[in-house]
Amino acid sequence: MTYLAKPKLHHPSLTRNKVGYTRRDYEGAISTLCAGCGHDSISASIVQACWDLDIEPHRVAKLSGIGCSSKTPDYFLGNSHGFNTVHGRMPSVLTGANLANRDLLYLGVSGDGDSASIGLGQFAHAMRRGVAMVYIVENNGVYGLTKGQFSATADPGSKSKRGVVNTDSAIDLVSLALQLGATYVARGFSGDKAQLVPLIKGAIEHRGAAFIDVVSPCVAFNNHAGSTKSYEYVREHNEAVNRIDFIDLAGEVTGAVAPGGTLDVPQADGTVMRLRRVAADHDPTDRVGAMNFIQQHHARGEVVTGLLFVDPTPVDLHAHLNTVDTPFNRLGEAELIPGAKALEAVNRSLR
Ligand SMILES: Cc1ncc(C[n+]2csc(CCOP(=O)(O)OP(=O)(O)O)c2C)c(N)n1
Ligand code: SF4
Ligand SMILES: [Mg+2]
Repeated sequence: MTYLAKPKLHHPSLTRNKVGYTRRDYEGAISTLCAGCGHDSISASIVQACWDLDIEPHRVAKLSGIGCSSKTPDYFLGNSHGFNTVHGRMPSVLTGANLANRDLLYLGVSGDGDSASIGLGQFAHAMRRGVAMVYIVENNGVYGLTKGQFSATADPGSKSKRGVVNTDSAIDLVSLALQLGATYVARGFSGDKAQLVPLIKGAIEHRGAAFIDVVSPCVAFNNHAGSTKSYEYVREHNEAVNRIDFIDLAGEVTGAVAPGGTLDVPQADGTVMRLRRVAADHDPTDRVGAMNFIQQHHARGEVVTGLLFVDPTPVDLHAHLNTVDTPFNRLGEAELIPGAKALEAVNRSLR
């Protein structure tokens, strides 16, 4: 992997957040992606979200697969834990890591090829198990790293750079995530950081399976007329359903959609995520309604963005499995080998 380190010297007067870090402390190596690639804007949005939320970098584990998108964890959170898996295998490695140590914040970064083609099964099972994580797909409709073949998220009728028309149906990862039980489902656009940063912050604060599909144009292979993943197409067809604000309102939360069109969702740090509705006919707490809404707008060629669904009281894999609160990697010999008497008691209870 190409690796260009950034200079270590910081300007002494850079602003620090509540845990004492500058924004630079959340950056990584210098990006080697093409100039203008949407993925770089997503990296910058992740940096911004983590800095704003005062997250200590060593509390984050970032995992990815293979692709230009999966290279990006090298370009942010340089002081966090990292794992580059085999192509399409990030979700199972993340699931295992999460089971071993529930105290870290898990950030899975993937591509549409990595998650919707070779890794589709892995994606599906991580969603249905409710693995607590932020799962971001940097979706450009092509395999950028291997020179622009259509991926499984390419819309039928969209044209490749050489003029070939895609005839296969598209996999919409947002609709899949909703159907599979993800408890925070959003779509963003790399060209709209004002929308994307709060979506990432909401996902980080969420205590369940959070999925964000970010349309992220590939300027080298899929940014031409005829593509539905180009900057121009998404700007023209973007239908934002809501806007997120974070406010310090602990105690006043309702977790319900108010008549005025806002939804307040309490966050782990005591703040409140306030959703301002833009589309009156979209209720972000109605899973089936969100699925219908997305399909109806997709049929009209629109790209629906924003927080599409949120369950304000999510249940994650650890709760499903009734695991102990202590991370497995911190359990000692006494807990792991409780002895013959304890084994006999378990056996008796199963007879
Ligand atoms: C097992 C395996 N099969 C195929 C490849 C070749 N390959 C590398 S990246 C990639 C697709 C990447 O596409 P995507 O996840 O959309 O990332 P992008 O580059 O578009 O960001 C493929 C097919 C591989 N590395 N490993
Ligand atoms: S090939 Fe496409 S996805 Fe890869 S870095 Fe270049 S613009 Fe980005
Ligand atoms: Mg891709």
